[in-house]
Amino acid sequence: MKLKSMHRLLIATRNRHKTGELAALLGADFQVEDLTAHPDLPEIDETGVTFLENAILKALTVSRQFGGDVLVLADDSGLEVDALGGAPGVRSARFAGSGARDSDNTALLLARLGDAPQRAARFRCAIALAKGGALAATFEGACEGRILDAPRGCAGFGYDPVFVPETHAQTFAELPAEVKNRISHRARATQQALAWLLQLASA
Ligand code: ITT
Repeated sequence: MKLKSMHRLLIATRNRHKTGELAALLGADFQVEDLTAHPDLPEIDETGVTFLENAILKALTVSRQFGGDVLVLADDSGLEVDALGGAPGVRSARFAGSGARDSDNTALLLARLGDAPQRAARFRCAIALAKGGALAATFEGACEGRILDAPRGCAGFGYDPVFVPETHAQTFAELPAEVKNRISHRARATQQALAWLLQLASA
């Protein structure tokens, strides 16, 4: 399987924050597009019980709709909180209900945690690559940290304002994007995907 000359990638997401981070992580050699340019495509029912299952489901579903020329990358990601038995997990985007805003999900998370002393948590990201309805490769990354008792910062998205990575004192929403993009779950999965893609391009 060869990459097209411009290293074009279709990101199987409607989450523009994800697309922005993935575009920055992949770098200028990749021209990325996401599903916001294809509003006619139906929503994908994320029925998997793991991030990897959902990433594969999204990559295969979208790649079947675009034919054999288009390389598709799907990211399924979320937050696992130990004191909540791993919730919100694969339900991270819809923790406070379908169509919930990031602020609703974060508020529910803080309410569920209350003043629990155990604040350990991690973000996880699974990436799947597919073409023409065939799975090409998968990659996973995680970032360990802890949950604060109130949001701090306004960068990023999702649960970033309440998550402090173990290597820093600031939340993902306080850290510059370059720092998040060096240490995040998405950065770790994407670095592996990038190495695979560049090897493919040079083969
Ligand atoms: P697509 O399925 O269209 O890609 P989505 O936002 O629904 O978009 P997911 O099902 O993978 O994507 O859910 C990811 C959720 O996990 C996201 O909405 C956030 O709530 C959370 N999340 C993932 N990565 C995050 C990050 O880097 N920072 C903060 N929250 C993140």
